[in-house]
Amino acid sequence: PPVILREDYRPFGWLVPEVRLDFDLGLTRTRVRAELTVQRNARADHADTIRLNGDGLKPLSVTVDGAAADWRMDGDDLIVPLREDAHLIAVETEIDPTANTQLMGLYASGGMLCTQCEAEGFRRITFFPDRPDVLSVYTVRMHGPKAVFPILLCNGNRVAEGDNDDGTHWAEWNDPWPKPSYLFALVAGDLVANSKPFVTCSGREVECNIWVRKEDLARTDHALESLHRSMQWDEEVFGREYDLDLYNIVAVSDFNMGAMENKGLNVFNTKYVLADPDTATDADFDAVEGVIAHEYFHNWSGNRVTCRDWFQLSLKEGFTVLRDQLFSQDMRGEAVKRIEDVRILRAAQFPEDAGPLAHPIRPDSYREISNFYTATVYNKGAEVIRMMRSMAGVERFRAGTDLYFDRHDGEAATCEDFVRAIEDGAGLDLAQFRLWYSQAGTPRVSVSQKVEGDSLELTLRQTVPATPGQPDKQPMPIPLRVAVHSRAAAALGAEQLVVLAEAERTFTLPLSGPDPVVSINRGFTAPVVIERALDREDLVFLAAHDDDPFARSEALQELAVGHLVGTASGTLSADQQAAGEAAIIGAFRSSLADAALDDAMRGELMMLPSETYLFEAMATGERKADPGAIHAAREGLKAAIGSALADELGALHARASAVPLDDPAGRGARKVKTQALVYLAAADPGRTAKLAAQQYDAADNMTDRQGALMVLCGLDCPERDERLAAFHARYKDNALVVDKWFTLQALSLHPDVIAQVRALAEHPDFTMRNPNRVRSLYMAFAGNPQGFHDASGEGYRMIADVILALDPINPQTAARFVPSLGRWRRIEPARAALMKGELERIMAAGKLSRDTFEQVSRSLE
Ligand code: DPP
Ligand code: ZN
Repeated sequence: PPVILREDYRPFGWLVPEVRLDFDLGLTRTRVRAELTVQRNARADHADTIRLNGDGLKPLSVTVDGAAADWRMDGDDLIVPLREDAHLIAVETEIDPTANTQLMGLYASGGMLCTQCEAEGFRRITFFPDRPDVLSVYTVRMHGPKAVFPILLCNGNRVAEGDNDDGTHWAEWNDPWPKPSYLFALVAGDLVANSKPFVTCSGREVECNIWVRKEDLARTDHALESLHRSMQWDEEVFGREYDLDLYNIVAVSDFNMGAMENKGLNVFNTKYVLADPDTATDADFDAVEGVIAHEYFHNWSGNRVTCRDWFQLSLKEGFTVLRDQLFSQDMRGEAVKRIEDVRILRAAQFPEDAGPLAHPIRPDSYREISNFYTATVYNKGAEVIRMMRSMAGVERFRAGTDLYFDRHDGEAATCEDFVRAIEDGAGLDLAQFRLWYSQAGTPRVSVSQKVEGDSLELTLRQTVPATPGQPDKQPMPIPLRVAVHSRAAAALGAEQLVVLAEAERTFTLPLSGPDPVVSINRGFTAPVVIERALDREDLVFLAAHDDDPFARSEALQELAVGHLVGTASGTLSADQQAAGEAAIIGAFRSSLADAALDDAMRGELMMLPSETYLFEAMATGERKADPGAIHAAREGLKAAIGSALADELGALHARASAVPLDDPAGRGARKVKTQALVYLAAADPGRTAKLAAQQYDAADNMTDRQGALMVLCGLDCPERDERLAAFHARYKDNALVVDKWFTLQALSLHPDVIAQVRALAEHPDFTMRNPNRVRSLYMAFAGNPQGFHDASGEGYRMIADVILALDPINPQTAARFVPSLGRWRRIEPARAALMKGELERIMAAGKLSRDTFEQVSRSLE
């Protein structure tokens, strides 16, 4: 498959101001007639043909201005000669939605029809210039059997509808806003809606609907409320008002991604719509709210201003992730949300940026764009824009985004356009900052300090590691919020923002007393790794006393990372080992006892760094990560905490168990309740199995039930099998909860997890045809370090088998499993050889999709 380069971008030769689509809908046979009004693009080179992209389509008829055209095929694309400056092209195609297992284009899901067009799915529906810089006004007519498809939905507004005598009906929709083809959507099926109007800041009433199958209707209130909150927040915080009279969200159970922001007709994975306390955890509620907000915010950052080409994906995704993060911070508290977001960045993006698939947030090349919907483009993209916001301040940043929306409304823009608008609107010089868009790799900042009179000289040095195709890097501006505290005086210094723009620079900061302790990258202002060797006592001090809650949790993480990596690599003496453990236990004891903390924050402080993050920390220089040693060290520390603090954790569990479900403190209580079980289980499995079973039996909500079952799944005890069976029996008709049942077992700490996952693959509820189900078992397993990295290589083989089996069915989802194997270079040699061997086996199988081929070949380069 060819490599597509960013520098090769050329404007398309033709404009397509209007599109008319006519669908004759059927589950196994849908006829599509497309009429495109095309005009020569004065800004592009003259062309005497038009290339209409297709993917697996055959043209049934092609006419130009009503006459049969002299068309030809070039691969999958349709080439039509055009002589004049304006024409009307009409093309007919026929597709089989039921045979569409890739879930791109028009497909059948549970008896309904729906679409997914981003990035290049529209070309599987009809021939079209399927690129985001071709913007058209769409008018769509749908026709089909009313009994099968009582509800017919499309983008924009319904302008007409009617019934025919033969049991069919039709509807016509018009979307007044010009849009690229990737934002097209159509839904036809037997659906019901939860509806509630929203009145915008200018007083317009918007009809908001959450469409689901009848049996799911009772679990849609949270989604609808989240939509209203998002609409309100975007008016208040970014000055963005919704621009149609209708906002439809449809939930479908077969979906490759989380959700899709199609104009006026979002299509969602059911996972991010349905929620009630009996079936969804507190974290699920948060995810629904976050994804509803994300897709809603795309209406401006993505739809009104779209992307010129797919290299600019972070223009809409990075910015929209930042917007949804800020929204969730406002809804649920800044510190906890920030800690969660940083944890995700470190667990998913840092490893990506350090591996063979590393790419800048604005990539330079791709073979298959689906492979670039990554943590780098999304989450690091959000961090990069967050840095601009930190440097500008909230108000000036808002002036920059206002200018951006104003300047580029109705256009297909670039990342460069965004940066320039922030520069002009916020009054920042971002010349050097643009490197964040072009350089991959997580910068490392090393810190050293020296007292000079009554100030502190803080010397910061940055290096940006080499990444594939980018051997040499330049220093980038790194904004860091810092404060200099004094341990001896128990005094907290004032915070300030410093920007490290050079390879090395010394900053002079005021002291707040003797024995200074630097609190740095507070709030995680920059997505970098801080390298420093801070005394254990200093970290304990920061963990207990820093006034930035994020910095408190960071200090604890730093303490744990140093101890665990030291333990795993065998570099600690017995004394250091014991002292490190004691310090961590002491810090845990303080956070358990600290009455000023709320449980939501306490729950964060009780989380140890993830094993994937520890791999990254261990794999520095020549040293490789040893998954077995990391796992043993981390489990050992959990057991030590659990036994040293057994009384405190037991008391915490009892206190939290007394808080009722809808108490405002209930969420935090549920979080620490299960955390307490996690540590107690590591120390005393027998007793904890009983406590977890009690929590399970007493639970009146999914958070407690799932938490208890998660702990039980890791234990070898009769309570485990009984509660797993009860859980399945209770929820066997609820696909999203059955997904949880698979995930809990695939993620478990049980020593037989590999055999258990093999057995689950044979369970009657398992299928390779549903992405949620595949992910619930195998993505969870690939994220279970103990099972996946089993020294036998069985885990690697299982994931490679999944990739091979899934690739012909759903290449986009299959390719998502490759990165876990692709990390072999940072793993110790014996496992690395096994991982690489599996990648080679996949490569040798031949006939791979473009998606999987690209990921596997890059992972082996
Ligand atoms: N654009 C979708 C989202 O991130 C994914 N295709 O919202
Ligand atoms: Zn998005």
